Amino acid sequence: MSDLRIAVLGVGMMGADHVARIGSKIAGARVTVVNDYLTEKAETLAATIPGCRAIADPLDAIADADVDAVLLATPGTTHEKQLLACLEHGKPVMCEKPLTTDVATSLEVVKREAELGKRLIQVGFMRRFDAEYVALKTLLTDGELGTPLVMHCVHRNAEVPPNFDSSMIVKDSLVHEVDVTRFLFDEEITSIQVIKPAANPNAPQGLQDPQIAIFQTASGKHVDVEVFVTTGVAYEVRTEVVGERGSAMIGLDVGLVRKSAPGHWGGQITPSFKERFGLAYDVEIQRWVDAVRSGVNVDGPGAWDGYAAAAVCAAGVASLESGLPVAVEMVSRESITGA
Ligand code: ISE
Repeated sequence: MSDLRIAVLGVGMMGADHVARIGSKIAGARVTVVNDYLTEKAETLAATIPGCRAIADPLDAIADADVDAVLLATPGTTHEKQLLACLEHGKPVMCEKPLTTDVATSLEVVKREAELGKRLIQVGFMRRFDAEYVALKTLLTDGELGTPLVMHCVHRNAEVPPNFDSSMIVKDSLVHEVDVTRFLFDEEITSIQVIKPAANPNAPQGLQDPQIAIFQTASGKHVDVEVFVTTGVAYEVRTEVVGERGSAMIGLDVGLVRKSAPGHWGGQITPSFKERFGLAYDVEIQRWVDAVRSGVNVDGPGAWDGYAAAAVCAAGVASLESGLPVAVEMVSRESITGA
């Protein structure tokens, strides 16, 4: 079978990382087209990849005859148009989160895919492919903890880009715990409250950091999350599930533990999500490529999961403003897909 020819749209940090990954680690695929709003950046990158061209217009890149599938790493504001173009051309697409930037457009994308009668959209919630999350999911599925009741999460970044505002902590960072909750517990989140503790004096002026989020799920499970994105330390993501028969925790960064003079004991923490979830991204992209080549197109979270995350985050942003618990408003899945 010939290689899957991929167009990577958006070659900033995430997109460039995926281009390098496809070129060096992924079997059965190659990048044939790159695109970026910074045209020169795309051209410079294309020149380093055999058989690859830069195409200036993202919609032309999607439609190009040399492209079988699309990887979207463009800004979220452009996703709706680009996803609809992928659907129109029948091209499978791996879309980095968010699906789109608001609930109404995410729902529109879900509906348009459903109308096609086949799935084409996968959303890049990479934690579902991380070995530790997979082990935790297996433990839960096998019933080892009995009924899961409570989850405690920590999500810390050393720093965030200067344009990061308080609502982005919900939509860009907390969104991962939203997906993890839905993935591990297999149910929807029905309400969210975002509490604002005293802000980190080292955070940029006006940034509400840290934030504490509390989710309630459809069956009444409780999830709390500390999101703190300006710690100045490193990348820390921990998740503990407490069930009726014990608890389980992941993300302890227990790699190499070294003891050295004079009386030091310790190891290392990954500096950013690129290192912490590097292997998860490799698995995610390989499985997506395999799924597209086999005609299944999606092997992981899909458009519905992107829509559900958007709905929870919209309620989260409303709670960030009011400080009160906010109910998550979502249409039922059956009303769209009949599934
Ligand atoms: C970033 O976009 C990510 O997806 C990271 O996983 C998250 O930790 C970070 O806060 C986000 O900005």
